[in-house]
Amino acid sequence: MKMSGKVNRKIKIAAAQLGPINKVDGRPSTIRRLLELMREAASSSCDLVVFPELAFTPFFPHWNIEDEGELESYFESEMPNQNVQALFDEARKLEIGFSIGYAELAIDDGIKKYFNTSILVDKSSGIIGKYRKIHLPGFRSPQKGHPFQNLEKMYFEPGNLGFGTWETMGAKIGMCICYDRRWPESFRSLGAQGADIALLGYNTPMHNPLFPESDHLTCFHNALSMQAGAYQNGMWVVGVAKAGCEEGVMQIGQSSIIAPSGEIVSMCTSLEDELIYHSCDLGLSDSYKSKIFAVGSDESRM
Ligand code: CDV
Repeated sequence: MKMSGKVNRKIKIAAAQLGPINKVDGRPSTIRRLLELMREAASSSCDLVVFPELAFTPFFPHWNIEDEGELESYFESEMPNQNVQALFDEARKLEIGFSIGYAELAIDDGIKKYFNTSILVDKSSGIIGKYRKIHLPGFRSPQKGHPFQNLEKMYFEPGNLGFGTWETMGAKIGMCICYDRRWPESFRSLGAQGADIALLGYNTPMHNPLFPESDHLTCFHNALSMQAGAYQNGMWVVGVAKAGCEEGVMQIGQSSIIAPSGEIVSMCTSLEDELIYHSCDLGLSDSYKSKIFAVGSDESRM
């Protein structure tokens, strides 16, 4: 459809928030939950459904895991693999794209490498994009006296793929993961490539053992960083939480779809599995880029 000489570009995106995944749950029950959310998104005619960071397992960096076999049980050494194949099969059948975060075990020149990864999958279930988390929060060793750990720096290495964008479903889409959203260069790297949409999953505890004086601002800082990223780059941002009390760690929800204006157009209201969606008008993104920010132009448009 043409409007004012411009093609009307829209993509309907769902944010599939997950409630807690506990240790005993196992992948089969988690996959069933992901499938249910994916089916709900497809029945609402969504083009794309976005799942959180480390969506197949509990957020294991909250624990000090000493046994290598146990630690590797949280990683995927292939994607897809037989444990998660059902998600790819269903997506192909429903003709819906998806993005999901997982712990990736890669073999590089015979050496094992561990990444916190997210992928972008098109409507025919092909993996067209991969991002490996660059900003890793937390510590390289367990912290005494903390009620829970964040050992991402111990378990993962920083991503080595940069911030990429991929054209699919009529949009230019990029990804970042959780802590990345607090750093302006994450969104900026995508914005500078002309991204229409940034997808990101997060696992954000209510309580920060290192910085407890900011606990009352946890949800504010989540929204602030995503809304600023959206507005300052004229793009849609879809932020998706793993929420609720997971193995004793309370995590925020508030998964949100944010317009290029910086306005939150839809937000989850629970700390459980919950789907929200919005028909994202990419013309709005074009408008912010060409009128206010004029990315790539020398001229000020104000
Ligand atoms: N998974 C994360 O990256 N979590 C961080 C916490 C540890 C501050 C976050 O930015 O939400």
